[in-house]
Amino acid sequence: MTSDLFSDQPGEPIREIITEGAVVLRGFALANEQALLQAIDEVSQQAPFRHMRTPGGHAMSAAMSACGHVGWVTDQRGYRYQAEDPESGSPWPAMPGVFRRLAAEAAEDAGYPGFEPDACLINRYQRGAKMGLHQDRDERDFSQPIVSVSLGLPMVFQFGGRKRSDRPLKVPLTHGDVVVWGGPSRLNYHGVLTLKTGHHPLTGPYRYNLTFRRAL
Ligand code: MD3
Ligand code: FE
Repeated sequence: MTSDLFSDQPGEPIREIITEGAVVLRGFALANEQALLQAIDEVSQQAPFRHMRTPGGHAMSAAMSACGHVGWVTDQRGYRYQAEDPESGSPWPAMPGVFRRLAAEAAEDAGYPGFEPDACLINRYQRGAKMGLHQDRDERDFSQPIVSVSLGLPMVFQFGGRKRSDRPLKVPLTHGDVVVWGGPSRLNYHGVLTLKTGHHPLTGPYRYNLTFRRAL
């Protein structure tokens, strides 16, 4: 990976460029870790974590919840964004303020001012959970970036190219790291390697990932 560190001023975030359009902001979410975890707790009380099924009928190994105007869902009928939680039939919980602000600040920092996400998918990984290489293309406007926040146990992110066959880079992500993906990297294949057993002081056996998107 081309690792461009330019934290030349004190208090500047450490940015690593993974590829054109994809920036890791190391530790960007640390200042808000407690508020973010508390908000995950509140959202998941209203929209409990569940293992959704792919259209092929396989249960996803990451448990998911969501908040915002729409949530990403998968079932026998396919992948889509919808306004109601299919488990309850109720609207998804509103996006907590700390989520919206963090996503907008990270996007701005990475060169995407004015990001207003309408969907936040919350993935919860436990030991053995992974996410195979895929593209995110259920959103309407690919000129909008995606912001991803990692909390809890560390994991290895796989970042591929525009074709599934492009050999992926491995990028370790730890608690508090935020990644912004946009522009030329928006449709790149990506995935998460199997989570190893561990214990994190704030999240116990879990890794959480918040994925902020402009879906509509
Ligand atoms: C790169 N989740 O939910 S987010 C997903 O860590 C998903 O839970 C992963 O991929 C996770 O769809 C990774 C990081 C991410 C999101 C979207 C991307 C990376 C991306 C879109 C294009 C390229
Ligand atoms: Fe994805």
